[in-house]
Amino acid sequence: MHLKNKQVIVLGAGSSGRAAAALALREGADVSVHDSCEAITGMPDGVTSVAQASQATGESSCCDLLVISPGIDGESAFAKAYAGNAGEMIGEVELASRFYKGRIVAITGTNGKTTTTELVERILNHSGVSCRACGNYGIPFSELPVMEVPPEVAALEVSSFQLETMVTLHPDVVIWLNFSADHMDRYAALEDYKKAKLRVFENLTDEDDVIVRAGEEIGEQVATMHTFSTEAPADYTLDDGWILCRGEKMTDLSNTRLRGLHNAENAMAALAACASMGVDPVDASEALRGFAPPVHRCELVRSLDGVEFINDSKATNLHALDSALRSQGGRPIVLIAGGKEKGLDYAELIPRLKMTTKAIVVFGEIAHQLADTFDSLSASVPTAVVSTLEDAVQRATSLAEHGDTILFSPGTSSFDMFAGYEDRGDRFRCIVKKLT
Ligand code: UMA
Repeated sequence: MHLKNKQVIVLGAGSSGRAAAALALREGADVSVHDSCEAITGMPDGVTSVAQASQATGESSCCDLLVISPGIDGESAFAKAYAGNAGEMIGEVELASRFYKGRIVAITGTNGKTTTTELVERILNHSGVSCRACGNYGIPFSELPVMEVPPEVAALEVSSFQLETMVTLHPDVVIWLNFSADHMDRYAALEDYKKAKLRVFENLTDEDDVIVRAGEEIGEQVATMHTFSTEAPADYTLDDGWILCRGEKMTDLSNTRLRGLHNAENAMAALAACASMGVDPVDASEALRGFAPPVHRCELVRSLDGVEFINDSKATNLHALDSALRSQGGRPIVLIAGGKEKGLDYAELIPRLKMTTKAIVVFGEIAHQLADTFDSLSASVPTAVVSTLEDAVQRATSLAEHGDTILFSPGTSSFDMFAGYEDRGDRFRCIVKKLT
Protein backbone atom coordinates (compact mmCIF):
# COMPACT_ATOMS: atom_id res chain seq x y z
CA MET A 1 0.00 0.00 0.00
CA HIS A 2 1.31 3.47 -0.86
CA LEU A 3 0.22 6.40 1.26
CA LYS A 4 2.60 9.06 -0.05
CA ASN A 5 0.68 12.32 -0.49
CA LYS A 6 -2.62 10.53 0.20
CA GLN A 7 -5.28 12.12 2.39
CA VAL A 8 -5.73 9.93 5.47
CA ILE A 9 -8.34 10.56 8.16
CA VAL A 10 -7.96 8.63 11.41
CA LEU A 11 -11.20 8.40 13.37
CA GLY A 12 -10.63 8.26 17.13
CA ALA A 13 -7.78 9.90 19.03
CA GLY A 14 -7.13 7.12 21.55
CA SER A 15 -4.01 4.96 21.65
CA SER A 16 -4.76 3.14 18.40
CA GLY A 17 -5.65 6.38 16.57
CA ARG A 18 -2.41 7.98 17.70
CA ALA A 19 -0.37 4.98 16.51
CA ALA A 20 -2.21 4.82 13.17
CA ALA A 21 -1.62 8.54 12.62
CA ALA A 22 2.12 8.15 13.32
CA LEU A 23 2.37 5.23 10.88
CA ALA A 24 0.46 7.02 8.09
CA LEU A 25 2.60 10.12 8.64
CA ARG A 26 5.78 8.06 8.37
CA GLU A 27 4.47 6.70 5.06
CA GLY A 28 4.20 10.25 3.73
CA ALA A 29 0.44 10.76 4.00
CA ASP A 30 -1.35 13.98 4.81
CA VAL A 31 -2.93 12.92 8.12
CA SER A 32 -5.75 14.35 10.20
CA VAL A 33 -7.25 12.81 13.33
CA HIS A 34 -10.93 13.43 14.08
CA ASP A 35 -12.56 12.76 17.45
CA SER A 36 -15.85 13.80 19.03
CA CYS A 37 -14.08 14.73 22.29
CA GLU A 38 -13.63 18.35 23.45
CA ALA A 39 -9.88 18.55 22.79
CA ILE A 40 -7.26 16.25 21.27
CA THR A 41 -3.81 16.02 22.84
CA GLY A 42 -0.65 14.01 22.30
CA MET A 43 -0.75 13.69 18.50
CA PRO A 44 2.58 13.53 16.62
CA ASP A 45 3.83 16.81 15.08
CA GLY A 46 2.55 17.19 11.55
CA VAL A 47 -0.86 15.65 12.23
CA THR A 48 -3.92 17.90 12.02
CA SER A 49 -6.31 17.43 14.94
CA VAL A 50 -10.07 17.96 14.52
CA ALA A 51 -11.83 17.85 17.91
CA GLN A 52 -15.62 17.95 18.51
CA ALA A 53 -16.08 16.06 15.27
CA SER A 54 -19.64 15.08 14.42
CA GLN A 55 -21.69 13.46 11.68
CA ALA A 56 -21.76 16.86 9.95
CA THR A 57 -17.94 17.06 10.08
CA GLY A 58 -17.83 13.62 8.50
CA GLU A 59 -20.23 14.58 5.73
CA SER A 60 -18.06 17.58 4.84
CA SER A 61 -14.73 15.68 4.98
CA CYS A 62 -13.18 13.61 2.27
CA CYS A 63 -10.14 11.32 2.16
CA ASP A 64 -8.41 8.51 0.27
CA LEU A 65 -8.23 6.31 3.34
CA LEU A 66 -10.31 6.31 6.53
CA VAL A 67 -8.74 4.45 9.47
CA ILE A 68 -11.26 3.75 12.19
CA SER A 69 -10.47 3.01 15.87
CA PRO A 70 -11.90 -0.22 17.31
CA GLY A 71 -14.03 1.57 19.90
CA ILE A 72 -16.01 3.34 17.13
CA ASP A 73 -18.77 1.24 15.62
CA GLY A 74 -18.39 1.19 11.82
CA GLU A 75 -22.18 0.99 11.56
CA SER A 76 -22.73 4.21 13.56
CA ALA A 77 -24.01 7.30 11.77
CA PHE A 78 -20.77 9.05 12.83
CA ALA A 79 -18.52 6.51 11.09
CA LYS A 80 -20.80 6.17 8.08
CA ALA A 81 -20.73 9.93 7.47
CA TYR A 82 -16.95 9.71 7.04
CA ALA A 83 -16.99 6.42 5.14
CA GLY A 84 -19.36 7.89 2.54
CA ASN A 85 -16.59 10.22 1.32
CA ALA A 86 -13.62 7.90 1.79
CA GLY A 87 -11.83 5.88 -0.91
CA GLU A 88 -11.49 2.96 1.53
CA MET A 89 -12.33 2.38 5.19
CA ILE A 90 -10.18 0.02 7.27
CA GLY A 91 -9.36 -0.48 10.94
CA GLU A 92 -6.11 0.34 12.71
CA VAL A 93 -5.06 -3.33 12.88
CA GLU A 94 -5.62 -3.74 9.14
CA LEU A 95 -3.50 -0.63 8.48
CA ALA A 96 -0.66 -2.00 10.62
CA SER A 97 -0.81 -5.40 8.92
CA ARG A 98 -0.21 -3.76 5.54
CA PHE A 99 3.16 -2.41 6.74
CA TYR A 100 4.36 -5.02 9.24
CA LYS A 101 6.75 -7.48 7.59
CA GLY A 102 7.12 -10.08 10.39
CA ARG A 103 5.03 -13.14 11.20
CA ILE A 104 1.76 -12.87 13.10
CA VAL A 105 0.24 -15.07 15.77
CA ALA A 106 -3.33 -13.77 16.11
CA ILE A 107 -5.06 -14.60 19.38
CA THR A 108 -8.81 -14.33 19.72
CA GLY A 109 -11.62 -15.73 21.84
CA THR A 110 -13.93 -14.31 24.44
CA ASN A 111 -11.68 -15.03 27.44
CA GLY A 112 -8.03 -15.79 28.13
CA LYS A 113 -6.70 -13.73 25.21
CA THR A 114 -4.42 -11.57 27.29
CA THR A 115 -2.81 -14.37 29.30
CA THR A 116 -2.29 -16.37 26.09
CA THR A 117 -0.84 -13.36 24.30
CA GLU A 118 1.63 -12.84 27.16
CA LEU A 119 2.52 -16.54 27.10
CA VAL A 120 3.22 -16.53 23.36
CA GLU A 121 5.39 -13.42 23.76
CA ARG A 122 7.29 -14.97 26.66
CA ILE A 123 7.89 -18.37 25.03
CA LEU A 124 9.08 -16.89 21.74
CA ASN A 125 11.42 -14.36 23.35
CA HIS A 126 12.83 -17.08 25.63
CA SER A 127 13.46 -19.22 22.55
CA GLY A 128 15.42 -16.49 20.79
CA VAL A 129 12.64 -15.25 18.48
CA SER A 130 11.89 -11.58 19.11
CA CYS A 131 8.19 -11.05 19.76
CA ARG A 132 5.96 -8.23 21.00
CA ALA A 133 2.47 -8.42 22.48
CA CYS A 134 0.24 -5.94 20.69
CA GLY A 135 -3.28 -5.19 19.44
CA ASN A 136 -6.16 -5.27 21.87
CA TYR A 137 -3.56 -5.82 24.61
CA GLY A 138 -0.09 -4.30 24.92
CA ILE A 139 0.88 -1.63 22.43
CA PRO A 140 -1.24 -0.84 19.33
CA PHE A 141 -0.19 -3.00 16.37
CA SER A 142 0.61 0.14 14.33
CA GLU A 143 3.56 0.84 16.64
CA LEU A 144 5.41 -2.24 15.35
CA PRO A 145 6.10 -1.22 11.73
CA VAL A 146 7.49 2.16 12.84
CA MET A 147 10.02 0.59 15.24
CA GLU A 148 13.67 0.87 14.26
CA VAL A 149 13.97 -2.92 14.57
CA PRO A 150 10.48 -4.45 14.50
CA PRO A 151 10.11 -7.80 16.28
CA GLU A 152 10.17 -10.96 14.17
CA VAL A 153 6.73 -11.97 15.46
CA ALA A 154 3.66 -10.01 16.56
CA ALA A 155 1.65 -11.74 19.30
CA LEU A 156 -1.49 -9.96 18.17
CA GLU A 157 -4.50 -10.05 20.50
CA VAL A 158 -7.48 -9.26 18.28
CA SER A 159 -10.96 -8.27 19.41
CA SER A 160 -14.13 -8.61 17.39
CA PHE A 161 -14.09 -4.80 17.02
CA GLN A 162 -10.69 -4.95 15.33
CA LEU A 163 -11.69 -7.88 13.12
CA GLU A 164 -14.82 -6.08 11.87
CA THR A 165 -12.63 -3.75 9.83
CA MET A 166 -9.98 -6.16 8.53
CA VAL A 167 -9.58 -6.84 4.81
CA THR A 168 -6.23 -8.48 4.03
CA LEU A 169 -4.95 -9.31 7.54
CA HIS A 170 -3.26 -12.71 7.17
CA PRO A 171 -1.91 -14.30 10.36
CA ASP A 172 0.50 -17.25 10.15
CA VAL A 173 -1.08 -18.85 13.21
CA VAL A 174 -4.52 -18.20 14.69
CA ILE A 175 -5.44 -19.17 18.25
CA TRP A 176 -9.18 -19.46 18.85
CA LEU A 177 -9.63 -19.92 22.60
CA ASN A 178 -13.37 -20.03 23.21
CA PHE A 179 -16.55 -18.20 22.37
CA SER A 180 -19.44 -16.96 24.49
CA ALA A 181 -21.70 -13.92 24.72
CA ASP A 182 -20.03 -10.53 25.13
CA HIS A 183 -20.33 -6.98 23.81
CA MET A 184 -24.08 -7.32 23.38
CA ASP A 185 -24.27 -3.53 23.72
CA ARG A 186 -22.50 -3.29 20.31
CA TYR A 187 -24.02 -6.27 18.45
CA ALA A 188 -27.71 -6.78 17.67
CA ALA A 189 -27.35 -10.58 17.90
CA LEU A 190 -24.80 -13.09 19.20
CA GLU A 191 -24.32 -14.31 15.63
CA ASP A 192 -23.07 -10.86 14.61
CA TYR A 193 -20.41 -10.98 17.35
CA LYS A 194 -19.34 -14.46 16.22
CA LYS A 195 -19.33 -13.44 12.55
CA ALA A 196 -16.93 -10.62 13.36
CA LYS A 197 -14.63 -12.95 15.30
CA LEU A 198 -14.65 -15.65 12.59
CA ARG A 199 -13.20 -13.13 10.13
CA VAL A 200 -9.78 -13.91 11.66
CA PHE A 201 -9.71 -17.09 9.51
CA GLU A 202 -10.70 -15.33 6.29
CA ASN A 203 -7.29 -15.12 4.56
CA LEU A 204 -5.60 -18.29 5.88
CA THR A 205 -4.05 -20.81 3.49
CA ASP A 206 -2.93 -24.43 3.85
CA GLU A 207 0.49 -23.16 4.95
CA ASP A 208 -0.98 -21.65 8.11
CA ASP A 209 -1.99 -23.18 11.45
CA VAL A 210 -5.11 -22.90 13.56
CA ILE A 211 -5.00 -23.70 17.28
CA VAL A 212 -8.53 -24.27 18.54
CA ARG A 213 -10.23 -25.56 21.67
CA ALA A 214 -11.75 -28.97 20.87
CA GLY A 215 -15.47 -28.67 20.21
CA GLU A 216 -15.47 -24.99 19.14
CA GLU A 217 -17.57 -24.41 16.05
CA ILE A 218 -15.34 -22.50 13.66
CA GLY A 219 -16.38 -24.08 10.36
CA GLU A 220 -14.18 -25.77 7.75
CA GLN A 221 -10.62 -24.47 7.66
CA VAL A 222 -7.93 -24.90 4.99
CA ALA A 223 -5.14 -24.33 7.53
CA THR A 224 -3.67 -27.18 9.63
CA MET A 225 -5.72 -27.63 12.80
CA HIS A 226 -4.33 -28.40 16.27
CA THR A 227 -6.78 -28.89 19.14
CA PHE A 228 -6.52 -28.48 22.92
CA SER A 229 -8.86 -29.19 25.79
CA THR A 230 -8.89 -30.03 29.51
CA GLU A 231 -12.15 -31.94 29.03
CA ALA A 232 -12.32 -33.59 25.62
CA PRO A 233 -9.94 -35.67 23.48
CA ALA A 234 -7.51 -33.31 21.72
CA ASP A 235 -3.91 -32.93 20.53
CA TYR A 236 -3.04 -31.08 23.75
CA THR A 237 -4.64 -32.42 26.95
CA LEU A 238 -4.19 -32.23 30.72
CA ASP A 239 -3.33 -35.18 32.96
CA ASP A 240 -2.43 -34.94 36.64
CA GLY A 241 -1.08 -31.40 36.32
CA TRP A 242 0.89 -32.15 33.15
CA ILE A 243 0.17 -30.82 29.68
CA LEU A 244 0.42 -33.71 27.25
CA CYS A 245 1.11 -33.24 23.55
CA ARG A 246 -0.44 -36.11 21.59
CA GLY A 247 -0.19 -38.29 24.72
CA GLU A 248 3.46 -37.40 25.55
CA LYS A 249 4.25 -35.47 28.77
CA MET A 250 5.28 -31.93 27.81
CA THR A 251 4.91 -29.35 30.61
CA ASP A 252 4.52 -29.74 34.38
CA LEU A 253 2.15 -26.94 35.36
CA SER A 254 3.17 -27.21 39.01
CA ASN A 255 6.43 -25.53 37.91
CA THR A 256 4.43 -22.47 36.85
CA ARG A 257 2.11 -20.02 38.61
CA LEU A 258 -0.73 -20.81 36.22
CA ARG A 259 -3.73 -22.01 38.22
CA GLY A 260 -7.15 -23.23 37.11
CA LEU A 261 -8.35 -25.19 34.10
CA HIS A 262 -8.80 -22.03 32.03
CA ASN A 263 -5.11 -21.19 32.49
CA ALA A 264 -4.11 -24.75 31.57
CA GLU A 265 -5.97 -24.25 28.29
CA ASN A 266 -4.34 -20.85 27.74
CA ALA A 267 -0.92 -22.50 28.23
CA MET A 268 -1.80 -25.36 25.84
CA ALA A 269 -2.85 -22.87 23.16
CA ALA A 270 0.35 -20.84 23.55
CA LEU A 271 2.55 -23.97 23.48
CA ALA A 272 0.78 -25.24 20.36
CA ALA A 273 1.16 -21.89 18.59
CA CYS A 274 4.85 -21.70 19.45
CA ALA A 275 5.35 -25.30 18.25
CA SER A 276 3.85 -24.17 14.93
CA MET A 277 6.43 -21.37 14.90
CA GLY A 278 9.19 -23.99 15.23
CA VAL A 279 9.97 -23.62 18.96
CA ASP A 280 11.51 -26.62 20.73
CA PRO A 281 9.02 -28.04 23.33
CA VAL A 282 11.68 -28.16 26.08
CA ASP A 283 12.52 -24.45 25.56
CA ALA A 284 8.82 -23.63 25.52
CA SER A 285 8.16 -25.46 28.80
CA GLU A 286 11.16 -23.78 30.45
CA ALA A 287 9.78 -20.37 29.46
CA LEU A 288 6.63 -21.00 31.47
CA ARG A 289 8.50 -21.41 34.77
CA GLY A 290 7.70 -18.53 37.09
CA PHE A 291 5.19 -16.97 34.69
CA ALA A 292 2.63 -14.99 36.69
CA PRO A 293 -0.75 -14.35 35.07
CA PRO A 294 -1.50 -10.68 34.37
CA VAL A 295 -3.12 -8.65 37.16
CA HIS A 296 -6.93 -8.37 37.46
CA ARG A 297 -7.35 -12.00 36.37
CA CYS A 298 -8.06 -14.19 39.40
CA GLU A 299 -5.29 -12.27 41.18
CA LEU A 300 -4.84 -13.13 44.87
CA VAL A 301 -4.74 -9.70 46.56
CA ARG A 302 -4.29 -10.92 50.15
CA SER A 303 -5.41 -13.41 52.80
CA LEU A 304 -6.93 -11.96 55.94
CA ASP A 305 -8.11 -14.12 58.85
CA GLY A 306 -8.16 -17.15 56.54
CA VAL A 307 -10.25 -15.39 53.87
CA GLU A 308 -8.72 -15.05 50.39
CA PHE A 309 -9.55 -11.88 48.42
CA ILE A 310 -9.41 -12.46 44.66
CA ASN A 311 -9.43 -9.62 42.13
CA ASP A 312 -10.95 -10.80 38.83
CA SER A 313 -12.04 -7.38 37.59
CA LYS A 314 -11.13 -8.45 34.03
CA ALA A 315 -14.23 -10.70 34.11
CA THR A 316 -16.34 -8.45 31.91
CA ASN A 317 -18.58 -11.26 30.63
CA LEU A 318 -20.30 -14.34 32.02
CA HIS A 319 -17.90 -16.89 30.56
CA ALA A 320 -15.06 -15.27 32.51
CA LEU A 321 -17.15 -15.15 35.68
CA ASP A 322 -18.04 -18.82 35.23
CA SER A 323 -14.33 -19.72 34.80
CA ALA A 324 -13.48 -17.86 38.01
CA LEU A 325 -16.23 -19.68 39.94
CA ARG A 326 -14.85 -23.02 38.70
CA SER A 327 -11.26 -22.16 39.61
CA GLN A 328 -11.40 -21.54 43.37
CA GLY A 329 -10.40 -25.07 44.39
CA GLY A 330 -13.69 -25.84 46.17
CA ARG A 331 -13.43 -23.01 48.73
CA PRO A 332 -16.86 -21.50 49.54
CA ILE A 333 -17.22 -18.25 47.61
CA VAL A 334 -18.71 -14.90 48.57
CA LEU A 335 -19.12 -13.34 45.14
CA ILE A 336 -19.10 -9.62 44.38
CA ALA A 337 -20.65 -9.00 40.93
CA GLY A 338 -22.35 -6.31 38.88
CA GLY A 339 -21.55 -3.20 36.87
CA LYS A 340 -22.74 -1.84 33.55
CA GLU A 341 -25.83 -3.11 31.76
CA LYS A 342 -24.70 -4.83 28.57
CA GLY A 343 -27.47 -7.26 27.80
CA LEU A 344 -26.05 -10.38 29.50
CA ASP A 345 -28.32 -12.96 31.14
CA TYR A 346 -26.87 -13.99 34.52
CA ALA A 347 -29.68 -16.56 34.97
CA GLU A 348 -27.58 -19.06 32.98
CA LEU A 349 -25.06 -19.06 35.87
CA ILE A 350 -27.59 -20.06 38.56
CA PRO A 351 -26.67 -23.79 38.64
CA ARG A 352 -22.95 -22.91 39.01
CA LEU A 353 -23.69 -20.25 41.66
CA LYS A 354 -25.74 -22.79 43.62
CA MET A 355 -22.75 -25.18 43.65
CA THR A 356 -19.99 -22.71 44.43
CA THR A 357 -21.24 -19.64 46.33
CA LYS A 358 -22.49 -19.10 49.88
CA ALA A 359 -23.50 -15.44 49.41
CA ILE A 360 -23.58 -12.85 46.65
CA VAL A 361 -23.12 -9.08 46.90
CA VAL A 362 -24.26 -7.03 43.89
CA PHE A 363 -23.57 -3.41 43.01
CA GLY A 364 -23.52 -1.03 40.03
CA GLU A 365 -26.04 -0.17 37.32
CA ILE A 366 -27.45 -3.73 37.19
CA ALA A 367 -27.51 -4.38 40.97
CA HIS A 368 -31.31 -4.58 41.35
CA GLN A 369 -31.72 -6.51 38.10
CA LEU A 370 -29.19 -9.07 39.39
CA ALA A 371 -30.93 -9.33 42.78
CA ASP A 372 -34.17 -10.18 40.90
CA THR A 373 -32.37 -12.73 38.71
CA PHE A 374 -30.84 -14.42 41.77
CA ASP A 375 -34.11 -14.39 43.73
CA SER A 376 -34.64 -18.13 43.18
CA LEU A 377 -31.31 -18.77 44.96
CA SER A 378 -32.21 -16.80 48.06
CA ALA A 379 -33.11 -19.81 50.24
CA SER A 380 -29.53 -21.15 50.08
CA VAL A 381 -27.51 -18.21 48.74
CA PRO A 382 -28.54 -14.78 50.03
CA THR A 383 -27.99 -11.77 47.75
CA ALA A 384 -27.24 -8.32 49.18
CA VAL A 385 -27.57 -5.12 47.14
CA VAL A 386 -25.09 -2.32 47.90
CA SER A 387 -24.28 0.92 46.12
CA THR A 388 -20.49 1.23 46.11
CA LEU A 389 -17.49 -1.06 45.76
CA GLU A 390 -16.38 -0.06 49.29
CA ASP A 391 -19.76 -1.22 50.66
CA ALA A 392 -19.53 -4.41 48.60
CA VAL A 393 -16.15 -5.31 50.13
CA GLN A 394 -17.39 -4.49 53.65
CA ARG A 395 -20.55 -6.58 53.23
CA ALA A 396 -18.66 -9.52 51.65
CA THR A 397 -16.11 -9.41 54.50
CA SER A 398 -18.89 -9.58 57.09
CA LEU A 399 -20.39 -12.62 55.29
CA ALA A 400 -17.11 -14.55 54.86
CA GLU A 401 -15.55 -16.95 57.35
CA HIS A 402 -12.14 -18.59 57.72
CA GLY A 403 -11.55 -20.81 54.65
CA ASP A 404 -13.80 -18.79 52.32
CA THR A 405 -12.88 -16.84 49.21
CA ILE A 406 -14.18 -13.37 48.43
CA LEU A 407 -14.25 -13.33 44.65
CA PHE A 408 -14.59 -9.98 42.89
CA SER A 409 -15.63 -11.15 39.42
CA PRO A 410 -18.20 -8.66 38.10
CA GLY A 411 -19.28 -10.52 34.91
CA THR A 412 -19.84 -7.26 33.04
CA SER A 413 -18.15 -3.99 32.07
CA SER A 414 -17.06 -1.34 34.50
CA PHE A 415 -17.99 1.86 32.67
CA ASP A 416 -21.04 2.61 34.86
CA MET A 417 -18.70 3.61 37.73
CA PHE A 418 -15.07 3.28 36.64
CA ALA A 419 -12.69 4.29 33.82
CA GLY A 420 -12.16 0.63 32.87
CA TYR A 421 -11.60 -2.82 34.35
CA GLU A 422 -8.07 -1.87 35.44
CA ASP A 423 -9.37 1.14 37.39
CA ARG A 424 -12.08 -1.06 38.92
CA GLY A 425 -9.56 -3.77 39.91
CA ASP A 426 -7.09 -1.21 41.28
CA ARG A 427 -9.87 0.25 43.46
CA PHE A 428 -10.77 -3.22 44.73
CA ARG A 429 -7.13 -3.98 45.53
CA CYS A 430 -6.75 -0.66 47.33
CA ILE A 431 -9.91 -1.17 49.45
CA VAL A 432 -8.89 -4.73 50.35
CA LYS A 433 -5.33 -3.71 51.32
CA LYS A 434 -6.75 -1.19 53.81
CA LEU A 435 -8.88 -3.78 55.61
CA THR A 436 -7.74 -4.48 59.17
N1 UMA B 1 -14.84 8.26 19.81
C1 UMA B 1 -15.40 9.22 18.97
N2 UMA B 1 -16.71 9.03 18.57
C2 UMA B 1 -17.45 7.97 18.97
C3 UMA B 1 -16.87 7.01 19.82
C4 UMA B 1 -15.54 7.20 20.23
O1 UMA B 1 -14.75 10.18 18.58
O2 UMA B 1 -18.60 7.86 18.56
C5 UMA B 1 -13.45 8.48 20.23
C6 UMA B 1 -13.33 8.68 21.74
O3 UMA B 1 -13.54 10.01 22.10
C7 UMA B 1 -11.89 8.24 22.00
C8 UMA B 1 -11.60 7.28 20.86
O4 UMA B 1 -12.68 7.32 19.94
O5 UMA B 1 -10.94 9.29 21.94
C9 UMA B 1 -11.55 5.90 21.51
O6 UMA B 1 -11.15 4.97 20.63
P1 UMA B 1 -11.02 3.48 21.16
O7 UMA B 1 -12.14 3.16 22.10
O8 UMA B 1 -10.83 2.60 20.00
O9 UMA B 1 -9.75 3.58 22.14
P2 UMA B 1 -8.23 3.25 21.95
O10 UMA B 1 -7.51 3.98 23.06
O11 UMA B 1 -7.73 3.47 20.60
O12 UMA B 1 -8.21 1.71 22.37
C10 UMA B 1 -8.39 0.69 21.40
C11 UMA B 1 -9.08 -0.52 22.08
N3 UMA B 1 -10.36 -0.08 22.63
C12 UMA B 1 -11.51 -0.70 22.32
O13 UMA B 1 -11.58 -1.64 21.55
C13 UMA B 1 -12.77 -0.19 22.97
C14 UMA B 1 -8.21 -1.05 23.19
O14 UMA B 1 -8.82 -2.22 23.73
C15 UMA B 1 -6.84 -1.43 22.61
O15 UMA B 1 -5.99 -1.86 23.66
C16 UMA B 1 -6.23 -0.20 21.91
O16 UMA B 1 -7.13 0.27 20.89
C17 UMA B 1 -4.88 -0.51 21.24
O17 UMA B 1 -5.02 -1.37 20.14
C18 UMA B 1 -9.38 -2.08 25.05
C19 UMA B 1 -10.75 -2.75 25.14
O18 UMA B 1 -11.51 -2.43 26.06
C20 UMA B 1 -8.47 -2.73 26.08
N4 UMA B 1 -11.06 -3.68 24.24
C21 UMA B 1 -12.31 -4.43 24.28
C22 UMA B 1 -12.23 -5.59 25.26
O19 UMA B 1 -11.11 -6.08 25.51
O20 UMA B 1 -13.30 -6.03 25.74
C23 UMA B 1 -12.62 -4.98 22.89
